[in-house]
Amino acid sequence: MKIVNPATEEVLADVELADAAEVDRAVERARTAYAGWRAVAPGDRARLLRRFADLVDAHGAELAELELANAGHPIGNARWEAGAVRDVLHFYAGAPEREHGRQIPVAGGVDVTFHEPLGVVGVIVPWNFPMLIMSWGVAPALAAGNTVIVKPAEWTPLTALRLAELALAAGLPEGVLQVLPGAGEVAGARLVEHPGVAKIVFTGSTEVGKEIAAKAARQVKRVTLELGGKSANIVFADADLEKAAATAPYAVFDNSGQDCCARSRLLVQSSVYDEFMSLLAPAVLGVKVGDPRDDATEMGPLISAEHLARVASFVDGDPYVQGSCPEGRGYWFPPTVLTPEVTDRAFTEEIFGPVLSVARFEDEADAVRIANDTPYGLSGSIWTRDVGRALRVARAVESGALSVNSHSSVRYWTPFGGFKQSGLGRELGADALAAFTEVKNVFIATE
Ligand code: TXE
Repeated sequence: MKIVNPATEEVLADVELADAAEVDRAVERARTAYAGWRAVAPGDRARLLRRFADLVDAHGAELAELELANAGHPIGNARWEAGAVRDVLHFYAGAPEREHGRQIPVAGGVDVTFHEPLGVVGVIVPWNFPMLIMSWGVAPALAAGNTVIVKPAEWTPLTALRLAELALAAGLPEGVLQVLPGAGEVAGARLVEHPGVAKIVFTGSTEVGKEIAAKAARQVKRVTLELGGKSANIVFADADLEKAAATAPYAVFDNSGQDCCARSRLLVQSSVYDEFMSLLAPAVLGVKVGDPRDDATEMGPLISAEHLARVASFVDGDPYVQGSCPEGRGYWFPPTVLTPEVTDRAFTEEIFGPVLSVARFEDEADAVRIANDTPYGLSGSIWTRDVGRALRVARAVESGALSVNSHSSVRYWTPFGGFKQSGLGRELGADALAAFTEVKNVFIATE
């Protein structure tokens, strides 16, 4: 398959896609490698993962360039992402030495628990943050003693393939981490169906996530799902309106809106609506859209022509405000703000592009009602100077990752995941390891 730079439409590589038989062979290799990898002493496994992290660090500039070319990420973002992959690997590298079981007092003997690895883990990755999301699954899975097969998204396999080379160079044994580019319905589906794969970590659309969960259920296969979102950015009248308006564009236009945490619904309290919108418009027009290689660029292209057409289908009529973007080659769409009815498709469906939908609310209860009126529940923001209100609303919004007076959602040391149809399970943070292990209880009679 031809891999294309979405900013220029230049062909970057021709990558072969794995068929089901190749997936089967990869699973065999991963199962063979598993026996050796789970037996590696914790300190040695930690050292290998640290070496992998160090190699990612040493090749950070190269990985950033590759992500820029393949996914269209602005260079500043891509550099940050390469650093974040390194940090995720370092964070979980310490885990093999901390994965302790417990000793539980019982009558007539000794009772201990072990945290056993699962076996072969399949990590199915989307195209929006190819190397970063791959690392969220790979690092804890490997640290816990599993072997891993990554299936990158069709459009964006390049950084994943490079990371697999770096893992080998770091000394991870053959078969411990494999990357298999392939079509979702072929290679991805085979990973899900293969009885030799113990767990699937999937990030992608809610539609495919439901299909994967249903297939996995037939084998009681473990799944972690990170799916779509339509998160709310709630601005109360007492907030620092200037700061909220200055940052709101980046909460949705970052990565061109191709972010499951995008705050794509902006809810503004009626009493300050006009004032807030007059601050928001210039902030939106100030977003720098253009060549991802330019250090000043804040927003790049969309991933593909198909995706561009889908995003454009949400914008008919005159937007409230719309920025500009390059013309000619590449899949460009300008930052756009709409003021639709809350029942309109632009307000209810995940667009996954640089389109922000704004609505007003009257009071706290109204804000919570609108925020929760969605099948999704991934992230969101609350802007207010009232601490009590911030906490009340944070507790009431049905969402997995909320921030107050901020738009940040993801830190590798805190848990991340969705309520409702935004997902199942949590990634990142210390607790994610539990999703890559089984607890085994052993009783030893002493009488
Ligand atoms: O996702 P898919 P797509 C949302 C976003 C976007 C929409 C469609 O709204 O516009 O989904 O994107 C693999 N069995 N998100 O079509 O198809 C596929 O090869 C196993 C949100 O790209 O879900 C790829 O590796 N695997 C999201 C991965 O699943 C299958 C990120 C995701 O692709 C498969 C991406 C199958 N039957 C899109 N079908 C987020 N949560 O951040 C596909 N795949």
